[in-house]
Amino acid sequence: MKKLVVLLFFFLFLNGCSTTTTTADSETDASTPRIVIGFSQLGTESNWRKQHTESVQTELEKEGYEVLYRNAYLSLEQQIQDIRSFISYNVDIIVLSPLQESGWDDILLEAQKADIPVFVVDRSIEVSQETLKKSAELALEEGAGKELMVTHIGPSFKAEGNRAGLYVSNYFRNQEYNEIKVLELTGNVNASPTILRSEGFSETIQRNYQDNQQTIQVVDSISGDFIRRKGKEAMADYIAQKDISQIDVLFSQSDEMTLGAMEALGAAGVTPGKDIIIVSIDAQKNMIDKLKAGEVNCVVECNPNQGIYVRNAIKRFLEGKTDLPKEIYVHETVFSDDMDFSQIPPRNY
Ligand code: GZL
Repeated sequence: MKKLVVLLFFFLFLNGCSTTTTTADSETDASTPRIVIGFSQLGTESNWRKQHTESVQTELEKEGYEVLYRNAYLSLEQQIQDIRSFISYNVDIIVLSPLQESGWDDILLEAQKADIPVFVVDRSIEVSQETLKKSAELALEEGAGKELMVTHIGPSFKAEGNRAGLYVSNYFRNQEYNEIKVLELTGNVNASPTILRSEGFSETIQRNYQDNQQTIQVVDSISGDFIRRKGKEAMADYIAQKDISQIDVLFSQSDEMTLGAMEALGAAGVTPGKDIIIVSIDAQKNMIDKLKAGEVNCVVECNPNQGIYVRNAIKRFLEGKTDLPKEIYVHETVFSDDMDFSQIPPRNY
């Protein structure tokens, strides 16, 4: 009996000292150092954003990577500082979810000089021609990386705007009207979803003509910075200054801003979805519930579940695959008041 107890103790002791980290999908041991990924997120401004963070972190950790997460709380300066800390920590890879399009030239050159690959997710970035030239020269230097960024993984914001414009065009197609007036509620300036959703929406509604006159027009644009409180404030200010009864459609670039605007509309006695047609982008659960309740008319999906795409791209990159495209689009769709709501997948955000 005594021998059995000693053996059992010996087994438990060995097992307790195991150095392998077994995850759902992969196994590493002490001899292979774990890949460390610095994940710079722009904020936590919406349920959409929180799901985006959750999706990226969970999928990377499932692959056995160590994820260092930093939240910049909607500050560009903080986000650049976070990335600089990843560089000084000498992480293996940087995943950047950028607040805005511009301002990344210097920090991306620093990452390339340190030979740390950068994967841009969700919103996209723009750099100058001069920076691209510097990057090409840097690529020839010993010890530097080959490029500013490996790829961009995210939604097609322009297609989201197209889908919103198509809903509005179809909604009024069989109705007698002279002009349909649209109020646009936009996200923060200099952000690719703001710019491209507007472009896509305008591109589609411009196809509506009667007697050579464009019949659906964006007559005013207000900004809510993708934040509920600011969406409410912007709509309340608009109602105080202009005649909201002249507006036929609210095109809002994110559900959080839509929810805020709807509060202001309700306070002004305007019935959302009836007195004013509402089109919103994201497809958070709280907005799908409004669609089902008839309070909004169309919800364009913006997919926050980008983690699996990021995981696969990084895995392929680390395996030495050189065929990664420069743009990887995530799958998205659109939900509207004329569809069978039972077909809407459960929302995990
Ligand atoms: C779009 C994303 C936007 C969402 C908002 O991919 O960047 O930012 O539409 C979020 O919910 O604030």
